[in-house]
Amino acid sequence: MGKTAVCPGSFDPITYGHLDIIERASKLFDTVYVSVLKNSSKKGLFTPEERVELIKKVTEEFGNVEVRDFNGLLIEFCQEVQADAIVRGLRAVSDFEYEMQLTSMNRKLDSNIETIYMMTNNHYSFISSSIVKEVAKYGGKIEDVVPPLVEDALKEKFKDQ
Ligand code: COD
Repeated sequence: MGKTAVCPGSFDPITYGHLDIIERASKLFDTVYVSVLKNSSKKGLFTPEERVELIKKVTEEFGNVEVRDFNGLLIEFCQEVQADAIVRGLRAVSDFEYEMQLTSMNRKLDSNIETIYMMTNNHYSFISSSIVKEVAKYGGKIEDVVPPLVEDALKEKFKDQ
């Protein structure tokens, strides 16, 4: 049977940093599910449906990526799609503490699912959705950090501000 990975996140919105991790995972696994989940410590700009639509369009070319939004625990989603692994990206040392907690808790909830970390691509190491939203809000240039479709969606969100 083919191997399945889940790339979980809030993706509010998807950036080239996320996309790089998803593309690399799509080369290693037969099927990759991008799972749009709730991170309760983050306030959303895009609705889950809007995030899914954007991700679907920018991952279409990879051919083996499915996009879902899920209201619940990451581990429940992984069980539902019978995932072999969770794939996460690592940027800086500051990501480590949270990732350690996430992985340890998920392992406690289900010890069969492995979490794999991919080091960020140097070009994208500084990108986060929050920074992108902040720059877009004040009309800054974001074309190097998000796909054109996402750039348009961000401009639309902030056009009245
Ligand atoms: N370079 C490389 N990787 C990147 C970059 C970049 N520039 N930017 C983001 N990434 C990676 C992140 O490291 C992460 O792996 C992924 O892309 C998604 O990032 P975000 O910021 O969109 O997603 P998070 O960190 O907010 O996701 C957290 C979850 C939503 C996965 C988490 O809150 C969760 O699992 N929620 C569901 C409820 C649950 O199960 N909670 C208990 C967990 S123990």
